[in-house]
Amino acid sequence: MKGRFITIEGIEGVGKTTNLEFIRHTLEAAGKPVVVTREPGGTPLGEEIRSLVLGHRDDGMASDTELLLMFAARAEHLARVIRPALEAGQWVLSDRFTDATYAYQGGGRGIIKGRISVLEQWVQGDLQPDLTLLLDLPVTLGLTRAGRRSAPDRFESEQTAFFERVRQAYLALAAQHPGRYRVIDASQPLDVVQHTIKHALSDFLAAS
Ligand code: Z5A
Repeated sequence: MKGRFITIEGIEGVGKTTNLEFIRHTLEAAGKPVVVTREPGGTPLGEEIRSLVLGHRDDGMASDTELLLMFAARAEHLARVIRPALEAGQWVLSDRFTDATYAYQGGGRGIIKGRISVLEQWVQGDLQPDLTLLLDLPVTLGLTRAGRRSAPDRFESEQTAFFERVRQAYLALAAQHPGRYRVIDASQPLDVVQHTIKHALSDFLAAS
């Protein structure tokens, strides 16, 4: 594949959405054609699945159902957006990908890693992001920032302990994949965060 695949990850309220346009702009300024997308979602069917998994339900949702829906949306995303774009030489920038499944369904819900990795192999084979930017901050700060916005969805309604497990799962993934991950201290003021992101992107661009 000729393009590059960059993902941005982190718990609730770390600033992924805020920084996506900055990352796009930085890559485009370096002459790279960028496709910005997100998970769950990124395709018409994927966005319908997103509504299903984020929406509140009186009858709840089994953890395995949630896991399978994430991978169903991802299969569609890979087939219709990610793989075609990479094959066309574009740079794909995704707001979340499979690391979010390890963090939320694995760390948060407690699904064992082996069950997730079976689905990962099935749906994406050997395809992995080339670079993952993990925006990291204390859970209480993330929840405070996120709390300034609209009504919480099904995930945003979880307790602090859930997000603490998610954060620790992300940090464990970063330690496990040091070549692919860059951990950014997202508790800093936005200009400092963006300076750090720009530095990480410069290194990546120089090596690409
Ligand atoms: N999910 C899953 O469980 N399994 C999976 O496999 C996948 C996803 C793919 C939807 O994700 C949910 O799906 C997600 C996990 C689950 N649920 N949660 N939680 P999402 O990415 O769409 O939703 P989100 O995590 O809630 O992201 P968000 O709402 O887009 O938040 P954010 O992008 O990280 O934050 P933000 O909106 O850019 O910033 C929050 C506020 O902080 C905002 O007012 C900013 O102006 C402010 N901000 C940002 N940066 C700063 C700095 N540096 N200083 C001060 N203030 C700042």
